Amino acid sequence: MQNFNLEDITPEELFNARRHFLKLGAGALVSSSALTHLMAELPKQNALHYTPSTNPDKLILNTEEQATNYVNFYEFSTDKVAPVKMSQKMKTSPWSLGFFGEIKTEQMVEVDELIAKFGLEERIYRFRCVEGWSMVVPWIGFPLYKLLDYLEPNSNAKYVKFTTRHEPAMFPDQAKGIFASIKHPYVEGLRMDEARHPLTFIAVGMYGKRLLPQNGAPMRLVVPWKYGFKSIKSLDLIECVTEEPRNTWQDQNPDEYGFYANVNPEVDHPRWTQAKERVLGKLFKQPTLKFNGYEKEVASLYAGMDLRKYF
Ligand SMILES: Nc1nc2c(c(=O)[nH]1)N[C@H]1C(S)=C(S)[C@@H](COP(=O)(O)O)O[C@H]1N2
Ligand SMILES: [Mo]
Repeated sequence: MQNFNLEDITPEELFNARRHFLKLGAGALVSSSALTHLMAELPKQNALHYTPSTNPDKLILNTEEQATNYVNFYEFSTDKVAPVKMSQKMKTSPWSLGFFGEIKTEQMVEVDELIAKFGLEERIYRFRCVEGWSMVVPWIGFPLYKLLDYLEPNSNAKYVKFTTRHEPAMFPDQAKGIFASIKHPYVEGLRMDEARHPLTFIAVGMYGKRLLPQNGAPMRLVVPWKYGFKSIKSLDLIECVTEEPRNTWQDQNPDEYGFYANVNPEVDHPRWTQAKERVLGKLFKQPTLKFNGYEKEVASLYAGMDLRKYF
């Protein structure tokens, strides 16, 4: 028997593999339960079809190993490593998202249907956590404006509110009630012009494949010029709303975390400097860039705003 790497099998090959397995007959080396397992795994693990990034900023990528083994996912644990194992049984397909609020037609849509509607492209972005670590990740997904164009927000829609799925059977921290590490479900928000900015991205994959559970499968937000906590995972709801949503970390600690959370080396966190960051896998720190290196693209969104006040 040949050895398969599940991640390397395309849908066509799946068909061939299945035929091949069936021909082997009842006495085959592969048990039918293993085959069933293989078939069940394939749609999730398969390679995605997308337009590759040209890496215009010539960024040096972190390894997949680094980006998938050091995470923040409080629905599982406040630990950086524990969610990797804890999340592997997460059932991320089928999964539909709800679109509600000030839009033309409220609806639920399957993740795979969204992928088919909007197509996929790769974006290589810097990612900077408010805690002072950073990485460069090749995300796969589509810009949020494509989804918003489809949903047709009305003139009352001033903000977009995002909510993580609330399913305590899947997310152990959500099952802890008042003893949970944060208030669930996790909520984030963007001003409509931030949400419509061409850099604002909805990711369904990274490193050529579907997102692993620990990185927020099946679908998450990625806002590269903001601290990582804005990039909310495992989306359940996207709502167009009139009022500024109160995001989870602002709610947890309003003195330390705000709504805007733009990466800014000039505004320190009350308990540590934001001037430098440590890239995962590197020994020495490097300077943090204003708006995480996307100042040219996004600074105009905040013209005239005091970034110390709107932190
Ligand atoms: N639902 C949810 N989304 C979340 C978080 C979380 O705990 N729960 N952590 C945030 C933080 S603080 C960061 S830095 C990034 C981490 O993304 P990564 O684990 O894929 O690197 O996810 C953000 N999105
Ligand atoms: Mo973070």
